[in-house]
Amino acid sequence: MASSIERDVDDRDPARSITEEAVQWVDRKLADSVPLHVILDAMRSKGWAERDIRHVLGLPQGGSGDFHDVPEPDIEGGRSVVRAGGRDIRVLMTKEEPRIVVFDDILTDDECDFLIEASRSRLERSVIYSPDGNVVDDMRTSKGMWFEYAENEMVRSIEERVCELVGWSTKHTQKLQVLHYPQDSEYEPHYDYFGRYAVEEHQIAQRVGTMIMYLNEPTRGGGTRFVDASLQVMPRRGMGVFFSYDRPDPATLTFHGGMPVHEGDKWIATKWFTKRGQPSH
Ligand code: PD2
Ligand code: ZN
Repeated sequence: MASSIERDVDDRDPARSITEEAVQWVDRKLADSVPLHVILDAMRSKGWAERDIRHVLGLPQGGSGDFHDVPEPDIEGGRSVVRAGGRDIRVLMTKEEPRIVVFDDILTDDECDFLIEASRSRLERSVIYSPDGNVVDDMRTSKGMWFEYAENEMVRSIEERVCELVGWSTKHTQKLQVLHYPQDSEYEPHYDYFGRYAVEEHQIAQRVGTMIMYLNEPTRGGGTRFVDASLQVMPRRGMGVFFSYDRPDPATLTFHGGMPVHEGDKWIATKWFTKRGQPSH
Protein backbone atom coordinates (compact mmCIF):
# COMPACT_ATOMS: atom_id res chain seq x y z
CA MET A 1 0.00 0.00 0.00
CA ALA A 2 2.59 2.55 1.11
CA SER A 3 4.82 1.69 -1.85
CA SER A 4 2.14 2.92 -4.23
CA ILE A 5 2.31 6.40 -2.78
CA GLU A 6 4.92 9.03 -3.43
CA ARG A 7 6.04 10.26 -0.05
CA ASP A 8 8.26 13.02 1.36
CA VAL A 9 6.93 15.70 -0.95
CA ASP A 10 5.00 18.12 1.17
CA ASP A 11 3.49 20.55 -1.26
CA ARG A 12 2.01 18.11 -3.74
CA ASP A 13 -1.71 17.52 -4.19
CA PRO A 14 -2.47 14.44 -2.05
CA ALA A 15 -5.29 13.42 -4.37
CA ARG A 16 -2.79 12.82 -7.20
CA SER A 17 -0.35 10.72 -5.18
CA ILE A 18 -2.79 8.18 -3.73
CA THR A 19 -3.66 5.12 -5.80
CA GLU A 20 -7.12 3.78 -6.46
CA GLU A 21 -6.02 0.52 -4.79
CA ALA A 22 -5.22 2.35 -1.56
CA VAL A 23 -8.53 4.20 -1.58
CA GLN A 24 -10.38 0.90 -2.07
CA TRP A 25 -8.49 -0.65 0.84
CA VAL A 26 -9.62 2.19 3.12
CA ASP A 27 -13.19 2.02 1.80
CA ARG A 28 -13.35 -1.71 2.53
CA LYS A 29 -12.12 -1.17 6.11
CA LEU A 30 -14.66 1.59 6.69
CA ALA A 31 -17.44 -0.54 5.16
CA ASP A 32 -16.45 -3.39 7.50
CA SER A 33 -16.87 -0.98 10.47
CA VAL A 34 -13.18 -1.27 11.37
CA PRO A 35 -12.69 1.44 14.06
CA LEU A 36 -11.06 4.62 12.81
CA HIS A 37 -8.13 4.37 15.23
CA VAL A 38 -7.29 0.88 13.93
CA ILE A 39 -7.24 2.18 10.33
CA LEU A 40 -5.18 5.20 11.40
CA ASP A 41 -2.64 3.00 13.23
CA ALA A 42 -2.36 0.62 10.26
CA MET A 43 -1.76 3.47 7.81
CA ARG A 44 0.77 5.21 10.05
CA SER A 45 2.70 1.99 10.67
CA LYS A 46 2.89 1.43 6.91
CA GLY A 47 4.51 4.82 6.50
CA TRP A 48 1.66 6.87 5.14
CA ALA A 49 2.14 10.62 5.48
CA GLU A 50 -0.35 12.26 7.87
CA ARG A 51 -1.76 14.51 5.14
CA ASP A 52 -2.42 11.51 2.87
CA ILE A 53 -4.18 9.65 5.67
CA ARG A 54 -6.34 12.67 6.38
CA HIS A 55 -7.13 13.14 2.72
CA VAL A 56 -8.23 9.53 2.18
CA LEU A 57 -10.29 9.43 5.38
CA GLY A 58 -11.86 12.82 4.72
CA LEU A 59 -10.40 14.35 7.89
CA PRO A 60 -9.54 18.07 8.00
CA GLN A 61 -5.90 18.88 7.26
CA GLY A 62 -3.76 20.45 9.95
CA GLY A 63 -6.30 20.02 12.75
CA SER A 64 -3.85 18.27 15.00
CA GLY A 65 -1.71 21.36 15.60
CA ASP A 66 -4.32 23.13 17.68
CA PHE A 67 -4.32 21.27 21.03
CA HIS A 68 -6.32 22.54 24.02
CA ASP A 69 -6.13 21.91 27.75
CA VAL A 70 -8.89 19.55 28.75
CA PRO A 71 -10.68 18.77 32.00
CA GLU A 72 -9.32 15.69 33.74
CA PRO A 73 -10.42 14.00 36.97
CA ASP A 74 -7.76 13.54 39.64
CA ILE A 75 -7.45 9.75 39.40
CA GLU A 76 -3.70 9.45 39.03
CA GLY A 77 -2.33 6.24 40.53
CA GLY A 78 -5.57 4.31 40.14
CA ARG A 79 -7.70 6.21 42.67
CA SER A 80 -11.11 4.60 42.70
CA VAL A 81 -12.98 7.34 44.58
CA VAL A 82 -12.91 11.08 43.92
CA ARG A 83 -14.31 13.57 46.43
CA ALA A 84 -16.23 16.39 44.77
CA GLY A 85 -18.89 18.74 46.11
CA GLY A 86 -18.78 16.92 49.45
CA ARG A 87 -19.58 13.53 47.90
CA ASP A 88 -17.48 10.44 47.34
CA ILE A 89 -17.83 9.53 43.68
CA ARG A 90 -16.70 6.13 42.49
CA VAL A 91 -14.65 5.58 39.36
CA LEU A 92 -16.04 2.56 37.49
CA MET A 93 -14.01 2.54 34.29
CA THR A 94 -11.25 4.50 32.60
CA LYS A 95 -9.95 4.54 29.06
CA GLU A 96 -6.99 6.53 27.84
CA GLU A 97 -7.54 6.89 24.10
CA PRO A 98 -10.11 8.25 23.69
CA ARG A 99 -10.19 9.64 27.20
CA ILE A 100 -13.32 8.24 28.84
CA VAL A 101 -14.07 7.91 32.56
CA VAL A 102 -17.27 6.38 33.90
CA PHE A 103 -18.42 7.44 37.39
CA ASP A 104 -21.02 5.95 39.69
CA ASP A 105 -23.35 8.01 41.88
CA ILE A 106 -22.59 11.50 40.67
CA LEU A 107 -26.24 12.36 41.26
CA THR A 108 -28.58 11.23 44.05
CA ASP A 109 -32.01 9.76 43.29
CA ASP A 110 -33.58 13.01 44.54
CA GLU A 111 -31.45 15.07 42.17
CA CYS A 112 -32.36 12.82 39.22
CA ASP A 113 -36.07 13.14 40.06
CA PHE A 114 -35.76 16.88 40.52
CA LEU A 115 -34.05 17.41 37.15
CA ILE A 116 -36.67 15.32 35.35
CA GLU A 117 -39.64 17.03 36.99
CA ALA A 118 -38.23 20.56 36.70
CA SER A 119 -37.55 20.13 32.99
CA ARG A 120 -40.62 18.15 31.89
CA SER A 121 -42.79 21.17 31.01
CA ARG A 122 -39.92 23.06 29.36
CA LEU A 123 -38.85 20.45 26.80
CA GLU A 124 -38.55 21.35 23.13
CA ARG A 125 -37.41 19.32 20.13
CA SER A 126 -33.58 19.04 20.17
CA VAL A 127 -31.57 20.71 17.41
CA ILE A 128 -28.18 20.16 15.88
CA TYR A 129 -25.72 22.94 15.09
CA SER A 130 -25.14 23.73 11.44
CA PRO A 131 -23.59 26.64 9.51
CA ASP A 132 -27.15 27.92 8.99
CA GLY A 133 -27.84 27.97 12.71
CA ASN A 134 -29.64 25.42 14.87
CA VAL A 135 -31.80 22.99 12.91
CA VAL A 136 -34.16 20.13 13.72
CA ASP A 137 -32.82 16.92 12.17
CA ASP A 138 -33.78 13.24 12.19
CA MET A 139 -30.34 12.32 13.49
CA ARG A 140 -31.36 13.75 16.88
CA THR A 141 -34.91 12.89 17.90
CA SER A 142 -34.85 13.76 21.61
CA LYS A 143 -36.45 16.74 23.33
CA GLY A 144 -34.43 18.99 25.58
CA MET A 145 -34.13 22.14 27.67
CA TRP A 146 -31.39 24.25 29.27
CA PHE A 147 -31.34 25.38 32.87
CA GLU A 148 -29.96 28.83 33.53
CA TYR A 149 -26.54 28.79 35.23
CA ALA A 150 -27.15 28.16 38.96
CA GLU A 151 -30.86 28.53 38.26
CA ASN A 152 -31.66 27.06 41.66
CA GLU A 153 -29.73 25.51 44.55
CA MET A 154 -29.95 21.97 43.13
CA VAL A 155 -28.62 22.99 39.70
CA ARG A 156 -25.88 25.13 41.28
CA SER A 157 -24.61 22.31 43.46
CA ILE A 158 -24.65 19.80 40.58
CA GLU A 159 -22.73 22.22 38.33
CA GLU A 160 -20.11 22.82 41.03
CA ARG A 161 -19.76 19.11 41.84
CA VAL A 162 -19.34 18.08 38.21
CA CYS A 163 -16.73 20.80 37.61
CA GLU A 164 -14.79 19.94 40.77
CA LEU A 165 -14.85 16.28 39.71
CA VAL A 166 -12.98 17.00 36.48
CA GLY A 167 -10.93 20.00 37.66
CA TRP A 168 -12.55 22.64 35.48
CA SER A 169 -13.98 26.07 36.34
CA THR A 170 -17.77 26.51 36.17
CA LYS A 171 -16.91 29.68 34.20
CA HIS A 172 -15.88 27.52 31.28
CA THR A 173 -18.97 25.42 30.79
CA GLN A 174 -22.25 25.54 28.95
CA LYS A 175 -25.52 25.63 30.84
CA LEU A 176 -26.82 22.30 32.17
CA GLN A 177 -28.95 20.57 29.57
CA VAL A 178 -31.62 17.92 30.19
CA LEU A 179 -32.68 15.60 27.36
CA HIS A 180 -35.61 13.25 27.12
CA TYR A 181 -35.57 10.37 24.64
CA PRO A 182 -39.00 8.77 24.20
CA GLN A 183 -39.11 5.18 22.96
CA ASP A 184 -37.53 4.80 19.47
CA SER A 185 -35.63 8.08 19.64
CA GLU A 186 -31.86 8.38 19.38
CA TYR A 187 -28.92 10.68 18.75
CA GLU A 188 -26.89 9.34 15.84
CA PRO A 189 -23.08 9.35 16.19
CA HIS A 190 -21.45 12.78 16.05
CA TYR A 191 -18.63 14.80 17.60
CA ASP A 192 -19.49 17.21 20.41
CA TYR A 193 -16.89 19.83 19.44
CA PHE A 194 -17.96 22.60 17.09
CA GLY A 195 -16.75 23.18 13.56
CA ARG A 196 -14.50 26.08 12.72
CA TYR A 197 -17.44 28.06 11.34
CA ALA A 198 -19.41 27.98 14.61
CA VAL A 199 -16.40 29.08 16.63
CA GLU A 200 -15.11 31.77 14.26
CA GLU A 201 -18.30 33.20 12.80
CA HIS A 202 -20.69 32.69 15.70
CA GLN A 203 -18.09 33.18 18.47
CA ILE A 204 -19.27 30.00 20.19
CA ALA A 205 -16.87 28.78 22.89
CA GLN A 206 -15.26 25.56 21.69
CA ARG A 207 -16.14 22.44 23.67
CA VAL A 208 -13.31 20.35 25.11
CA GLY A 209 -15.17 17.80 27.24
CA THR A 210 -18.58 16.29 28.00
CA MET A 211 -20.24 14.78 31.08
CA ILE A 212 -23.41 12.82 30.36
CA MET A 213 -25.37 11.91 33.50
CA TYR A 214 -28.15 9.34 33.41
CA LEU A 215 -31.33 10.28 35.26
CA ASN A 216 -33.22 7.03 34.71
CA GLU A 217 -32.88 3.61 33.08
CA PRO A 218 -34.63 2.60 29.87
CA THR A 219 -35.54 -1.09 29.86
CA ARG A 220 -33.83 -1.80 26.53
CA GLY A 221 -31.47 0.27 24.39
CA GLY A 222 -30.37 3.85 24.99
CA GLY A 223 -26.68 3.18 25.63
CA THR A 224 -24.05 5.80 24.87
CA ARG A 225 -21.86 4.33 22.14
CA PHE A 226 -18.26 5.33 21.42
CA VAL A 227 -17.78 4.09 17.89
CA ASP A 228 -13.98 4.28 17.60
CA ALA A 229 -13.50 2.76 21.04
CA SER A 230 -15.96 -0.10 20.37
CA LEU A 231 -17.53 0.74 23.71
CA GLN A 232 -21.09 1.18 24.87
CA VAL A 233 -22.04 2.57 28.29
CA MET A 234 -25.51 1.51 29.45
CA PRO A 235 -27.57 4.10 31.34
CA ARG A 236 -27.71 3.66 35.08
CA ARG A 237 -29.48 6.23 37.22
CA GLY A 238 -27.04 8.64 38.89
CA MET A 239 -24.06 7.47 36.83
CA GLY A 240 -21.99 9.73 34.58
CA VAL A 241 -19.76 9.19 31.55
CA PHE A 242 -17.07 11.79 30.98
CA PHE A 243 -14.96 12.17 27.83
CA SER A 244 -12.61 14.85 26.56
CA TYR A 245 -11.21 15.95 23.21
CA ASP A 246 -8.05 18.04 23.06
CA ARG A 247 -8.69 19.39 19.54
CA PRO A 248 -11.69 19.69 17.23
CA ASP A 249 -10.62 16.70 15.20
CA PRO A 250 -11.84 13.14 14.46
CA ALA A 251 -8.39 11.91 15.53
CA THR A 252 -9.67 12.39 19.11
CA LEU A 253 -11.70 9.23 18.45
CA THR A 254 -14.72 10.70 20.21
CA PHE A 255 -17.32 9.87 17.56
CA HIS A 256 -20.24 8.84 19.78
CA GLY A 257 -24.01 8.57 19.82
CA GLY A 258 -27.06 7.85 21.91
CA MET A 259 -28.36 4.47 20.76
CA PRO A 260 -32.07 4.08 19.97
CA VAL A 261 -34.25 3.56 23.02
CA HIS A 262 -36.11 0.32 22.28
CA GLU A 263 -38.20 0.03 25.44
CA GLY A 264 -39.03 2.60 28.08
CA ASP A 265 -37.63 6.11 27.85
CA LYS A 266 -34.36 7.81 28.70
CA TRP A 267 -33.48 11.00 30.55
CA ILE A 268 -29.99 12.48 30.73
CA ALA A 269 -28.40 15.70 31.96
CA THR A 270 -25.32 16.95 30.11
CA LYS A 271 -22.63 19.42 31.08
CA TRP A 272 -20.21 20.53 28.37
CA PHE A 273 -16.83 21.99 29.32
CA THR A 274 -15.48 24.76 27.09
CA LYS A 275 -12.02 25.93 26.16
CA ARG A 276 -10.22 28.07 28.72
CA GLY A 277 -9.55 31.64 27.68
CA GLN A 278 -12.68 31.80 25.51
CA PRO A 279 -15.56 33.51 27.31
CA SER A 280 -18.53 31.13 27.60
CA HIS A 281 -20.67 33.32 29.85
O1 PD2 B 1 -27.89 10.42 25.19
C1 PD2 B 1 -26.74 10.05 24.96
O2 PD2 B 1 -26.32 8.98 25.36
C2 PD2 B 1 -25.88 10.96 24.17
C3 PD2 B 1 -24.95 10.41 23.36
C4 PD2 B 1 -24.15 11.23 22.63
C5 PD2 B 1 -25.97 12.34 24.23
C6 PD2 B 1 -25.11 13.11 23.48
N1 PD2 B 1 -24.20 12.56 22.69
C7 PD2 B 1 -25.11 14.58 23.48
O3 PD2 B 1 -26.05 15.16 24.06
O4 PD2 B 1 -24.17 15.17 22.90
ZN1 ZN C 1 -22.74 14.02 21.98
